[in-house]
Amino acid sequence: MGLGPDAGEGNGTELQQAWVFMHELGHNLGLAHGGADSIRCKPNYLSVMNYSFSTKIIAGRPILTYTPLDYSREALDPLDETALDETVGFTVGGMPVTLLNPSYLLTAPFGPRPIHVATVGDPFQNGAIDWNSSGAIEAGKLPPRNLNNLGVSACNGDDDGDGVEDFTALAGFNDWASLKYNFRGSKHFDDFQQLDFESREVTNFDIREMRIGIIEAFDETIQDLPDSAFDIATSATQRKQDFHNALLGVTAFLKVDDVQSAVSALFRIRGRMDRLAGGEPSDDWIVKYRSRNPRPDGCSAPRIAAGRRTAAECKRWDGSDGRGGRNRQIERPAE
Ligand SMILES: [Ca+2]
Ligand SMILES: [Ca+2]
Ligand SMILES: [Ca+2]
Ligand SMILES: [Ca+2]
Ligand SMILES: [Zn+2]
Repeated sequence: MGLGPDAGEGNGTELQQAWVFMHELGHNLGLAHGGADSIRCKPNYLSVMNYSFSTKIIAGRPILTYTPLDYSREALDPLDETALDETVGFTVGGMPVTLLNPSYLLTAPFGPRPIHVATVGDPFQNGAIDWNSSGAIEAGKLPPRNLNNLGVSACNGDDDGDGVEDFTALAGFNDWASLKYNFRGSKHFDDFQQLDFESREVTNFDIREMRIGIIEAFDETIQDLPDSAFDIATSATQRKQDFHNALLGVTAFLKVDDVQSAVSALFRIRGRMDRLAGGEPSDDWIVKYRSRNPRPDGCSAPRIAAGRRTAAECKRWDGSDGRGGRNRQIERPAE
């Protein structure tokens, strides 16, 4: 079920599907692309929620070998793009991340473009990072560096979408300590105002709601696909309706905790889009996996109509308003 609009064209590998699934689940558990905030591609946010680690952006880069599919396990200290000190590198609670303090031994992509890769807690330079890629560790503060501009549209270092690069103190985040199991209160489910949660144990009710939430997110992904994604573009509306009805059936099973029937129904639905996963292609309704101008998260037409998202928030990553005109392919990781 790890199908994103963009799970990969012709190579939806298991790893990519796993990445998409973990990432989507993270949204349902209350995580944004920057942990608590939506700032993408922060080098000090080591999470599957971070687009820097998407299989699309790091495709062909050896970094993938070292990057587990995981939510962040610790809040790394902020990285101030306007006052970077190469000798400090990554820190946690003011302590350098080094071999002696081995919170992480991971690799982190950073810009400004092109993509560079830092070793978190680099044992060969005592944790220091060559932020300006000069080949040396310099003392003192560097001139401003837009670390989260990796030179791709998903990571362009323009955090508010106004076309101007932003230089800020990038905040780390501890995902695992912050997961919201009450998924209906998560920011992905609704908006950023509803972040008050009671701390309590997960109940069967919660689990049921989480399962249903995943199905609803899946449905939303399908409803957002362009007509060209379907086997017969002229009947895309009908196909979407059929998927929607089938997923309502899954939800009905889940509501009575008949998980076995729900899974069986999901497998039948999967059969309609499984050509990239080695399935029979002739019965597929979804035949293309790359959407042309996908919207940011949570920007389905009903949400915009309900005022949950504004047109500005839903401006597409290529700068268009998403209402036609340009159809060029943009590079974008799976959501
Ligand atoms: Ca340097
Ligand atoms: Ca920046
Ligand atoms: Ca900006
Ligand atoms: Ca099939
Ligand atoms: Zn996402």
